[in-house]
Amino acid sequence: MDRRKFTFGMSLATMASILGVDIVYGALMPKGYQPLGLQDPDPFKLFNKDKEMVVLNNKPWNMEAQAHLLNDKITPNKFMFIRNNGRIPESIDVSNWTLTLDGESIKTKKTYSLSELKSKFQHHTYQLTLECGGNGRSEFNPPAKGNQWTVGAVSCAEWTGVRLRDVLEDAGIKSDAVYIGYHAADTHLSSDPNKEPISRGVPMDKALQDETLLAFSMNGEDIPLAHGHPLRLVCGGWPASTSGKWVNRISVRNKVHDGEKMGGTSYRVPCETVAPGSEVAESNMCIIESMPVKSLITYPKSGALIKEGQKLNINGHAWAGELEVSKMEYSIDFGSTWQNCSLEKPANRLAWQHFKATVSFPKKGYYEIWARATDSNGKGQPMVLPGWNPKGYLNNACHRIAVKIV
Ligand SMILES: Nc1nc2c(c(=O)[nH]1)N[C@H]1C(S)=C(S)[C@@H](COP(=O)(O)O)O[C@H]1N2
Ligand SMILES: [Mo]
Repeated sequence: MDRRKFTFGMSLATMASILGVDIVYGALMPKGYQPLGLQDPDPFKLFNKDKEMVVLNNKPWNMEAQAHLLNDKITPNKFMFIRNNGRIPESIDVSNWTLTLDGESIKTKKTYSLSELKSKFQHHTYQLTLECGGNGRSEFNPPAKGNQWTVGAVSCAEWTGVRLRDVLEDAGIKSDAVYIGYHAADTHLSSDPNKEPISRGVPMDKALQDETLLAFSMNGEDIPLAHGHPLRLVCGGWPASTSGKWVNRISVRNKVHDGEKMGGTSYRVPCETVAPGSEVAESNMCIIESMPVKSLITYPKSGALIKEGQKLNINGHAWAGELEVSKMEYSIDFGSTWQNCSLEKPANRLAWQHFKATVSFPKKGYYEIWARATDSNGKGQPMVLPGWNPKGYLNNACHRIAVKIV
């Protein structure tokens, strides 16, 4: 028999807790047998992902892209990273899906069906950059716990939905509103129904932006299950953890939302730079808001071989949270000199921007191409790792690829 079908030492209770329900005839199950429900399905097939995507964790599912997979201007599902904090909802009844608006600062608590949301409010479509706050975490030293993202926890898809603002205004917001927080249908890994895997939010001014959507489609189709079907909050340019998937409730708060993963070291960094490895008091930790300027060379793939005398066309994307990218440069001499890339305007605010350049190399040999974006406030990407923080967030060091001229 296939050895993978057996688990040793896992108690019935543990298996039941992972499954989220009792194993009714558990006492009759052969010893050491692993129930089919606990065997991992092929994640690439399950989520329609490309085979070159990299699985970082299976409980919960976390998967990232590699730089060269992100070459499309609009990220297709097959190359979109997955970041889950809990278990993906198993049964979604679209026809009975509702969104409730509540909280201290909502005038009237209100529940909308999904079809009501779609028919009552105007639809808007934006390309929105979503980057996990922990993208680049794998580089930090001392290392930070959590998914060891390299560069691939970023996407820019085209999201269609209604404006959160329109829905909030329909229900009515009190003048003391400070923050919104989302609640969603995914379940905690412990199966404790009273625990939420994540419940984050944004201040009112972000919640009320034109581009902040309650989205029901991605790239012109229903949102894929792993990315929040049937309804997702999308807050482009902010840590993607603020973009709640499978959202069924939005609370309008009269204080900073205090949901799961809003406090402690979660999605917060020291307000002032600290020495690597330092202990930081809670009161000195600040919530991450707009993401920093960053870029990615998506063509060619690192390790490319180029024939001597040939010019190389490179391209990629650059983004800067709430800001625009105003300059994009590359270097082939380890940052001694920089050349300009041509840089497109974003399709809309909060969409990543595409760059390209034609690179010539003086002779045969090994080179690295480094890329550096600068935002509209004049802030550029660092060459080396930026400020250490306990959870390894906000690594926006410049991306580099290796090429050989042969
Ligand atoms: N309900 C819910 N929303 C969620 C999460 C989650 O675990 N549950 N993860 C968040 C985090 S940390 C990130 S980075 C993004 C990832 O979005 P994606 O999986 O669609 O790429 O979703 C955010 N929204
Ligand atoms: Mo994230």
